[in-house]
This record gives sequence, C-alpha cells and structure tokens, in this order.
Amino acid sequence: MDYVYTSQDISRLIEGKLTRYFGRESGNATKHQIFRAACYVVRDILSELWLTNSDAVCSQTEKQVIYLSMEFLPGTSLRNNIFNLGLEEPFQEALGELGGNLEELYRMEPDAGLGNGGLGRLASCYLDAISSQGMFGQGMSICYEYGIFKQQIKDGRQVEQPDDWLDLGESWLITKEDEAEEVHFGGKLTEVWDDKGRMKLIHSDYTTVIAIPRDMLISGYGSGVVNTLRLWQSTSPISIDMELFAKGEYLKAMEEKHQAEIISKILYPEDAHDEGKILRMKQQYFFISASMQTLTKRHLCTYGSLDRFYEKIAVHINDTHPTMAILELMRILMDDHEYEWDDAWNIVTKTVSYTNHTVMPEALEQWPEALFAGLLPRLHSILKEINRRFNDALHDAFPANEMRRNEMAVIFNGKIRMANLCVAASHTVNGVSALHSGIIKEKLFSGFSEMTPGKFTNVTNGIAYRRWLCQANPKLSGFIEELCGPGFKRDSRELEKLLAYKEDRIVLEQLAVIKRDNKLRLAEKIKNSNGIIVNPDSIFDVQVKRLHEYKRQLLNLFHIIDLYNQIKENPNLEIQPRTFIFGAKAAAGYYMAKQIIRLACKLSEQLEKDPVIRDRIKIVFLENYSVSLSEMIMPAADLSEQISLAGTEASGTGNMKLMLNGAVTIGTMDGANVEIYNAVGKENIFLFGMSVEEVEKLKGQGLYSPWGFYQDNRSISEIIKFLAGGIPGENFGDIINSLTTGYNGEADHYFVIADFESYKNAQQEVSAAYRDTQRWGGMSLTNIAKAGVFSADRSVREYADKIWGIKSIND
Ligand code: 26V
Repeated sequence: MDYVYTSQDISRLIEGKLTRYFGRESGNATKHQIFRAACYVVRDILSELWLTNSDAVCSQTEKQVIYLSMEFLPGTSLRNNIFNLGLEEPFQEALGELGGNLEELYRMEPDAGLGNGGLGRLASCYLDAISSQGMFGQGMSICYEYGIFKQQIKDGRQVEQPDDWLDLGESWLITKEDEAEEVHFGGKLTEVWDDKGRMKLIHSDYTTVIAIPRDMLISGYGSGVVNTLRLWQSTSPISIDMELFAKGEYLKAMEEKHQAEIISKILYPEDAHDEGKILRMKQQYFFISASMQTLTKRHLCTYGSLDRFYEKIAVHINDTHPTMAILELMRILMDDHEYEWDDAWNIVTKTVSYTNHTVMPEALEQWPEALFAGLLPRLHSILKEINRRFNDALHDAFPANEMRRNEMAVIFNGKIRMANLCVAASHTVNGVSALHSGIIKEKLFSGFSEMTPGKFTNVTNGIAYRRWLCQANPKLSGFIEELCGPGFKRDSRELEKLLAYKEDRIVLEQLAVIKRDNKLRLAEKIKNSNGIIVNPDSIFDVQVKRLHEYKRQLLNLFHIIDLYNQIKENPNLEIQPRTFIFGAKAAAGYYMAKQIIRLACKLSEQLEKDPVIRDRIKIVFLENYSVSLSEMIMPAADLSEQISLAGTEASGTGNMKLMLNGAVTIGTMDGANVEIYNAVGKENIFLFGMSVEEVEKLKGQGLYSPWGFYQDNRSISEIIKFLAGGIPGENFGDIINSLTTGYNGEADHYFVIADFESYKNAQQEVSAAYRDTQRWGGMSLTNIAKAGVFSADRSVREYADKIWGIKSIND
C-alpha cells in the first residue's frame, strides 16, 4: 500500500513545519530543524493512519496484544517509517529541492537505545511485524531519559558515556498528559469491613508517582496499520515542598520530585547479573502499574465490565521483568472492582503469557521478599496468597517430593522467584528456539511441565528482515528484486527463489561485487573510527553481540592468537587474509568482560605493529556496537561467529541478520544455530564443538580439567604463554586464571579450551572454502535464500495463532 504524496506535497509539508515550529524557511533552517521538520511530517502521516487503522480505534472490536517489556531497542525511525510508507522517492526528491539530502538526515538520527541487546531488539522487531501483519497491539515500557550507554574505547578499556538520545529522538514522541496514571509506592495496609460484611484492604500513607505516556507510532510495511509503543515517563505530583523551602531546606524541598524522576532516568545496563536493586524494582512496578491501570480503564470504558477482559486483551510478559503485571491485575480486579479471588485469578491466567529468554542462573530474577514487601505491600500480600495456594497444588501433584516442591515454589528462603510466578500464572510459556524451548521444558521448568505439559511451546525468534535487507543493504535487496521480483518484501519465504541461481556464475559474481562494495563502505568507517586500513579482499570475520563469557569471544581471540603464533613461527605460512571484526558492550560492572575487551584491543595493536602479520590478520574492535552500527556491519560480513557453548545462548538473532546478508555461519549447535543448520544443510555452515549432551556429560562427570589440554595440545599451551607475556606491558593474568584455576572456583566454565581444537579445524575449513569463490558464493546465496523462515512476521503469526489469539485485518 503506497500513499499518494508527490515530492511537491512533501516539500510543502516540510516548509510548513519549518515555518510553524522554527520560524524559518528551508533556505535558512539548520540541519537539525530540517531533520525535525521531516520527522514531524512523517509523524503526521502516521497519525492520520493511526486515527483510522490503529490499536486505539480497532481495540473497540478486535482483540489486541499488549507486549510488556522493560526494554525496546528501536534504533532509528526515519528511514524505517519512510520505507514502510513507500515514500522514499518523494522524500528524496523533496529534500533535494530543499537543498538537503535524505541520507544525511538518516545519519543524523540518534538510536533510541532503550534496551541492552537481543531481548530489546526482539521486542522492537515484533512491534514492526505486528503492524506489518495488520494486527493490533501495543508495546509498553519506560521512557528512559538515558538509554544504553555510549561505549568509548580508551587505551583498550571500555569507558561508558551517557546516552542523551532524547535531544533529537524526542521528535517521534507524542506526549499524552491527559492519559497520565498515578502509581503508589510504600505505605501501609489496614483491614476494614464494608457494610456487606466483606473485608477490604485500605492502602494509605503511600508515595505517589505520576506516569506520563509518551507514545511512539509504529508503522507497518504495506499494511496500513499503525500501532503504538507507549513509553511511560515518571514525574512527581509535587514539584516543590513549599514548607521545607520556607525553612531554607532547599534540597529537601525538591527531594520528592527527584525521587520520582529518577525512576525513568536511565536504563540498567546489566543484562545478566540480577542484583535485586530497589530502583529496578521501582522501575518495574512503575511501568506495570501504569500500563495495567490504563488497559483496564480502557476496557471498562468500552465494555462496561472486566469479566471478559481476556477476550479482547492478551498480555505478553517479555522475560520476567514485567511479572508484576500478574499481581497488579489481581489487585485492580479485587481491590478496585470487587472481584472474588477465584474470578480474578481466572481472568488473569487467561490473559497472560510469558517468554523465557535465558537459562543462565545469574540472570533469573529473584527479589528479596523484605524489600518487595516494603515497597509494594499490597502486591506482596497477593503474592503470598498465590504462593500459599500454589503450594497446596504442589502438595497434590508431588506429595512425596519435597525437593521438587521447594524448587517450584514462588517464594522460598526469603526470595521471590519471578520465573516461577510467571509459569504458575501464564496460560502459555515459550522459549525462543527449538533447542532452548526443549531445555526450559525438560530442565529449567521440568516440574511445571510435568504438572501442566500443555503449557509449554516454542516460538523461534525472528527479525524485522526488511530493516536489515531492504534498508541496510539496498544493493543486495535491489539485486534480489531483479532476479526474483518484489514478492520477498512481503513474504520472506520468496527469498528461496534465489536458489535457482545457485550455480549461476554471473549471479554469484554479481553477489560478490555487492558484498565487496559493502565491505568497502565498512572499510571506510573502520578507517575513520579506528584508523586501521583493512583489505576488502580479506575474509570479514564478524562477531558482534554483547560481551559475555558464555558467548565466548575468548574462543575467537584464541584462534587469532594461534594464527599469530603460527605466522611468527613460519613467516612464509600461506594463509587466507582475515579481518576479525568485533563489536560488543560489556556491562559496566562485569570485570571479566572488560578484560576480554582489553585483550581484543591490545591484540589488535600488537598485530598492527608487525608488518609480517598485519597484511594477513587484523583485529578491528568497533566501539559502540548498536542497532545503527549493526546495519552497516551485517551487509559487509563474510563469516558469522556464533560460537557460544552449546546450551547457553537461548536463540541469538544476530545470527539471522548475518545469514540474511549472505554471511556463512561458523557455529555450535546452540540456540537458533540448530535451525539455521536445518535450513541450509551441512554443506552451507561450519559446525564445531560439543553438543548440549556432551557438555552435560562432561559437567556431570566433574572431571573436566583444562590442564589436560594444556599439556597435550601445543597450540593451547602456546596461546596461554602468549597471554602470559606476549603483549609487552599488558597483563592478562585474570583471564589465564579464569581458564586454568578458575576465578569462581571453577576453571574454564564455558569450555573454551575443550572446544578449541574443533573450532580451529572448522576455521581451516572456512579458509579453504573461501578460496573456492564459486563454492563460497553458492554457500552465501543459500544462506540468503533460506533466511526467510527467520522473519519476525513468521514469529508473530505463530504467537498470534498459538498464544495470543489475535487476527490480522488482512486475513
Ligand atoms: C536480564 C537481566 C537480569 C537482571 C538484571 C537486568 C537484566 C536485564 C536483561 C536481562 C535479560 C537477559 C536475557 C536476554 O537478553 N536474552 C537474549 O534474548 C534474545 C532474544 O530472545 C536471544 O536471542 C538471546 O539468545 C538471549 O541471550
């Protein structure tokens, strides 16, 4: 569906905005003003659509999904919206007429980085797909004033800088003061009896925070549907305490306002270590309470009763961070609308579903009960009752198995386990890849799946593929369109038409030319940001993702050190030149991750210093990996590193973006790699490493000793020696210790050393395959052709059918 706007219309509209908002004309407006004006024009077009075809209007009749997530990572919006509306040409021409340039405007936009990584980006991909599929839904989260930190690398060390995205990013937000909600914290509960003889709980002496909605409109591709992402911003009802001010206590006079505003100030940049911080608990309740109040009010307004809430609303809990929705909906139903427990529970459990995104024990949320009770006394009392009733059910199900009951309890040993609460209250629970869903069903939640086996399902992740193909890689997208027609832009499975050209030399050559152009573009960026000149004919070997030990960036570095050692030993060694490209943010307090970044950067310098080495292998550590940077990296990648220890990466989505852009995967049988392997077949992927079963066995035996490998494998001992003294002036003793003696009482927790030999062999196969350009071309083409199944459109349709019970207006 394209919209009828000529370039003259667009330039007139932009001029109009410049006059009204900035008192300027295009001739004397700044670039920022033109950028804002263009955004406002796009926003108006979306608003018009929103008024006719949107979550707000159609929720009167259609069921919709509410996607609750602490994180969304939309990246930039201007290009995506213009693309989705089919308005690229008129905008391009209009900006030309106004003396500007659309590409330049695209580059000015800051990323909305309201998330840490995969989890938040997935949420944004799903909103895009919900709109594109012609479905109704709303995302709900927090309007963090500061998103994920900007990463700088100084002398090999990560330095975090605040991300003040709202400066220009605000252009997309529509503030709706009239839809603000009040959220209550702390206070006390008193029991009173009403005149019907019912006991009621009165909550008093609480602190009030105001939640103001700032909505971002979410366009869909060609569907005409516009949905919203509602971001709540916190503020205080009191701007200043005049009494304190009069007494001269100026700071205290502002205290309450500060306390309220701090809630939506900044995104927590951790994505694994749950430290049970009170501010994070406040953030969770703040956005959940505001969201659930709005939803119930809206529903009541249309239908007059909440009895059949679940027939119109599906609430989805994205990882455990929004779990309080279960408790808050219970509270609203019972306290504000006088539902009995069983009726309220029936509504709640028919409304909510939950996706698990990690099996890492340190990332599974647990709240200290005392902290929770102090901040949220009413939710705590509801929680205790859920726990009591659930324990009864556990006694019925497992009368003779106390261990099982203990591990499944919602409250245990003074800790509240959010994942258990989610599973107990959700009608459906899913993992994010076939392998991961199997693991949560059979291991993490095995007791629950015994009790309610039908509750568990899988929805393999998917990506907003039009963003990473059509928008990020226009040359490739254009070429596919020439060969296969435009159908793939609506139906990603049509990419398979490419397979007809698998043996076609001319097509493969053309694909190689496009890849080389994209590599040149990235090379230019690398030159500007890192001052390193890279060879576009080397293999661009890419590992971009958060820095975590389980993702094993260290294994990649081991391979590089091994190549370095080999070249040092034999300077005439024939090797396929490679450029190893890394992008990764480490959580600010994650010591080992920061050591690994330092190793990559210092190793990069070391390789660069040596003329024998630098023409063959190079490391580029690109700072500030983000959605926008990924849009430049993915199209230029030859090899996609997906090398987590089997059983640790829930799915991965970067693996899908890289494959879609023709990179071939080197990976373990982990997460969605397994499904990539099934899609492309063993000739088109490089697999290595232990399987989940082998890892389990090795762990189970408790006999793993990296020292054995150290003694038997010369490459490994040489690598460790290099770490111990190979880079003058740098000490990597803590990395060595983590691998050999263990800094957590356990050596090489993620089996880097155990998988090394197999990885090294797979890398040799990569080099051989790359030298055979025809073979490599065929592999790359097959990866593009088979990437269609990893579209977020497909994932969202599965959620809609299997979990949410929502439909598309286009069906
Ligand atoms: C966990 C925690 C723990 C408490 C502190 C704050 C915090 C923030 C975020 C998280 C979520 C970690 C889970 C996560 O990001 N999982 C990733 O989800 C992707 C989308 O499903 C998936 O592709 C990745 O494999 C998975 O690691």
